[in-house]
Amino acid sequence: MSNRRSFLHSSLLGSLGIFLTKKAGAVTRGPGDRASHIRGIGEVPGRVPGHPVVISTWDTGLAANKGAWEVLSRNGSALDAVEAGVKVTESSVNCCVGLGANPDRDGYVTLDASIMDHQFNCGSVAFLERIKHPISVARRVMEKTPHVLLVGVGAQQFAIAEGFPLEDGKLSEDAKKSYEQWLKKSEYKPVINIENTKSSAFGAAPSNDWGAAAPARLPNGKWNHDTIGMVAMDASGNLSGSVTTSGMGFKMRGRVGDSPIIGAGMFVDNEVGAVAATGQGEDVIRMCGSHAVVEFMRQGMSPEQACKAAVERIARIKKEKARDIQVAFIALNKKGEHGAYALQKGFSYALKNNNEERMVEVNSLI
Ligand code: SD4
Repeated sequence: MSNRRSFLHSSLLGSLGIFLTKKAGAVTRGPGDRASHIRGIGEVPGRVPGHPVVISTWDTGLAANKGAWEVLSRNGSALDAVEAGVKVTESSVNCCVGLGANPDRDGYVTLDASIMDHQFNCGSVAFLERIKHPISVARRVMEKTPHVLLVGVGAQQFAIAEGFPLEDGKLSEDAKKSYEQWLKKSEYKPVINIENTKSSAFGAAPSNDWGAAAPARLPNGKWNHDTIGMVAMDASGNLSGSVTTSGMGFKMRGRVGDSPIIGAGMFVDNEVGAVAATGQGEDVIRMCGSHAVVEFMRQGMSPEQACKAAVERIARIKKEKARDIQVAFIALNKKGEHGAYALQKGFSYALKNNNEERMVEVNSLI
């Protein structure tokens, strides 16, 4: 009995030890290691280190991928890459993702972001104001707190305590103009930014499902996007994902979209793949979109098939209202295969690997 008890005790401690030291990143196991047959979460048996690859939503992703590639090409981790990549977009004066974006209906810019690594570590911030790099705050939440998601004033306090500067909170000139314009009618009617690689980055007329113009580039040359989602695989074959957004312009104060909700706006399972979403966040949250795409890939679907299955599910849920929204997913599997699918036409994603740097046009349901 006491033998059995001490056996149970030592095997429990033994397996706990494996997980605890793993989390601290201290264990490397070789074939001769007695523990090598015990897999930790996120480890993949017989994993062959792959070629790095990064994909991200919309054509703002081209610049973001370059930022990620600086990390990946130096054998950096996918986690560092997806943070560095979307920070490019958060910093860009020509993009509407960060503090320069459209405000909520009370006139405040509020930001959401999330990040996830290959071991189910994840962190998010939501309803965060006056901080330039929400993605880095999300990473600090992941690495420095016992929590996954911090919101609002608490998230801002945490960011300041971590040394992030508090910005002035003034609207950008463009956001001010669009807000003043919006106030004339004060209607909450999300504009679904549909773009076509041929027609936006390269010049022709785009449209959206509201029938109004929603150019990928605004007349002043800025990008008409409020979100970037990115997933990457590093040279060791590990996956990570990130999303950062100002959310829907002129949303209700306090509204939070899918981007900071792990499993909705983004999800990574290192045994299967990594996924990010863009579009109408409420509809992605409803069916845990990115998690669903990962599960479809686990069942054997290709990245594009898996994204399509999730989009079809949203269309079934929305019925005739599916025409009123845009939703799209991008996905990367463990083999480094990538794909995407959108509800409405015009969505594209940016790809970068050792051989290619380009936009990929995406099939759609409607
Ligand atoms: C949200 N999913 O807040 C984001 C918006 C988005 O392109 O992706 N726009 O609902």
